[in-house]
Order: sequence, then structure tokens, then C-alpha cells
Amino acid sequence: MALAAAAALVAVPGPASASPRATCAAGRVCLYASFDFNRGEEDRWHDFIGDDSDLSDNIWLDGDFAGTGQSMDDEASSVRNRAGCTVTLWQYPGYTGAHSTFADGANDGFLANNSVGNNRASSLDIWCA
Ligand SMILES: [Ca+2]
Ligand SMILES: [Ca+2]
Ligand SMILES: [Ca+2]
Repeated sequence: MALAAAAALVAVPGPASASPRATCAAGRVCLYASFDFNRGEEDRWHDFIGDDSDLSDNIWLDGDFAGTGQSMDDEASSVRNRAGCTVTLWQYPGYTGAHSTFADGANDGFLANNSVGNNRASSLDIWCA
């Protein structure tokens, strides 16, 4: 667990200049803790370059790319997909339960009206490979 969390932190690169809520880098899927990509809210976000079967060992980053200590499990409220392929968010760990699929380039600022729902996503499947 500790090793996985550390690796996730190290894997997040990039300049701390641009606001994460405004952009999601090419090749990545970005999750946000509040609706509308955290607009008007505290910036809690995280990006992914591959599958993650359990979000309970991932923590939200703040606007300065620093860890917040807050678990991402059952907390995602919006998503941007820049992975270059389709992405599915799942209700439970291990890619099970209710799920919603997002095409490459998708921006969904309101997960409450998707099957996966608001504050329910627990795993993430990127279909590139
Ligand atoms: Ca994880
Ligand atoms: Ca939606
Ligand atoms: Ca869940």
C-alpha cells in the first residue's frame, strides 16, 4: 500500500503553473472530487495513465500537485478523458458494479446522472492496451 501510494505520487509530473481543473494532459484521465472539474471548489484532482483496480489507495492532489491525504475512493464527481482511448469508471474495486464509459476527449462535469454515479467510483479501466 505504502509503496503503491508513493509510486502514484512520483508518477505525477508536470509544472505546477497551470490549474489542473482547466486542463488534463494528453494521454491521461483526470478525476475531480467536485462537480464541474472543481470549479468554485477546493481543487482536488488526480490523473491516471493506466488502469487502477482500487482507488482506496490513491489520494487526491491539490492545485499545487501535492497530496491532500484524502482517499479518492467513492469521491469522484467529474472526469476528463484525454487517454487517447475509451475509459470506464466502475462502482466497485476490481472493475465490477455499475459503470460508465467515456470516449476519448470526453468532459463530464456531473457524474450524478451517469450509471457509475456521484461519489461512487472505486476503479478505473483504460482500454488502450
Ligand atoms: Ca489504486
Ligand atoms: Ca454526466
Ligand atoms: Ca465505490
